[in-house]
Amino acid sequence: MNKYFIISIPLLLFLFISCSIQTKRVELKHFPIDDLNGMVTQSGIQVDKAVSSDGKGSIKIEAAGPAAIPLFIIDDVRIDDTQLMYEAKVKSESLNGQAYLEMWCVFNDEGEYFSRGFDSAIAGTTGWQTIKTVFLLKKNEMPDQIKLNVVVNGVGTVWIDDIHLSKL
Ligand SMILES: [Ca+2]
Repeated sequence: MNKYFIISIPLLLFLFISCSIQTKRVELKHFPIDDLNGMVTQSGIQVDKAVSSDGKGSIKIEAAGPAAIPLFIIDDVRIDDTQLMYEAKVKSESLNGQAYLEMWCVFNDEGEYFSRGFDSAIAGTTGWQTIKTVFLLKKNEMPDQIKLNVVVNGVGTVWIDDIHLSKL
């Protein structure tokens, strides 16, 4: 009886902490990217139904040089005092350079600010990976628009799929 009790307390504590961490993150937007619907950029990129992380298609970018590709503009998320996390699945082939996510927060009165996910950039030839970038919003810093881009800073092929915007 006592032994059972001693084992179960740390287990319960662990479960409690795990649940707290999971429930803290709230999904704001999910873009499955199975076609070009709703995407800002409609040319120079193509749907690839054969290569995707979710089995339903992705976007293929064949970059001939450095380019920032606007993917989505969000204007119905009004939020402050949090961390915004922009995540995507990406894969590259013969990428001579780097690809990473870029998120702009637009404040109508004060201008635009970006966050770039250099620490999870991909290069060369890779399988599917999750990359991300985080933007810290202080209290009363409420963006009017959030722009989600992918930057290909080089030459090569990049696929992008399954985009999530969450608050932490
Ligand atoms: Ca997809």
